[in-house]
Amino acid sequence: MPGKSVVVLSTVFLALACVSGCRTSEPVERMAVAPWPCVMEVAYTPNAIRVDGVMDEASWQDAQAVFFMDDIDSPNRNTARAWVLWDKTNLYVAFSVKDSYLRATHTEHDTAFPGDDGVEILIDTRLDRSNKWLPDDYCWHVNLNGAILDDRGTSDGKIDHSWNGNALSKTVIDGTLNDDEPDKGYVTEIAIPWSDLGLGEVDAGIEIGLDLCVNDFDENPEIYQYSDWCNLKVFHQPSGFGLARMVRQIEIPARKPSNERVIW
Ligand SMILES: [Ca+2]
Ligand SMILES: [Ca+2]
Ligand SMILES: [Ca+2]
Ligand SMILES: [Ca+2]
Repeated sequence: MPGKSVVVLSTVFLALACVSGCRTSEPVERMAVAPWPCVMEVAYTPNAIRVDGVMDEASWQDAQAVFFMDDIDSPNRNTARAWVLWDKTNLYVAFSVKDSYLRATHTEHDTAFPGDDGVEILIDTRLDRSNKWLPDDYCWHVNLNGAILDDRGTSDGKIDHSWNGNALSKTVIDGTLNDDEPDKGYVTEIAIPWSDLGLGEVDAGIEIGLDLCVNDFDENPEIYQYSDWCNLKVFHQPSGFGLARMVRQIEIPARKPSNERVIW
């Protein structure tokens, strides 16, 4: 753990870096020639999403769904669907996860989540697709208790958990935590303010790097199962992220989420 003075200096540096703009064009290590592993169009929502873990807002019907699952054999395989929307204030993300054993014990902000079920969102704001975790790169873990572990990259490629954003989240579970009763899964809604990402006015056409992930632990909290949209081995790696493009209306047919709390 860094000393207190180091943390303060780091915070000041990161704040200045953000004020100076996170989408500047200085050269960085990038893999621009690599094909995109996955691409998403993010539909605009004219009405703000209520972050309550219930996907009953009409706008979710217009969002493009993505699907992924872990590579563990049944019956303990988690499967997940995720959707993303945007407005002028927030990027909204929803996950619906099938999980037969729900586990979460941490409740405090910025506590590590070993052993906890939950979702993870990673954003490469400047879309530089670096191999390092840089100051324009952000991550949010959200566990089933609603606790958030957020971080930002540093100029030397480290993960800085001392960075704190203003994301809101709510998870509704279908089951019971930390016991042997069989469970069905959970729905999580998250709102990430654009201001957390150092972006000013956001409009259609903005593109970001994105990965959407599920962290899963079942009966044995020592066994970490994970899956993500872009199929990465290491999540904090913008070079492997997908492309998310903000649009007014998606041009490909959306796979409609239902209005049920848990859709699986
Ligand atoms: Ca909602
Ligand atoms: Ca980046
Ligand atoms: Ca933090
Ligand atoms: Ca689980």
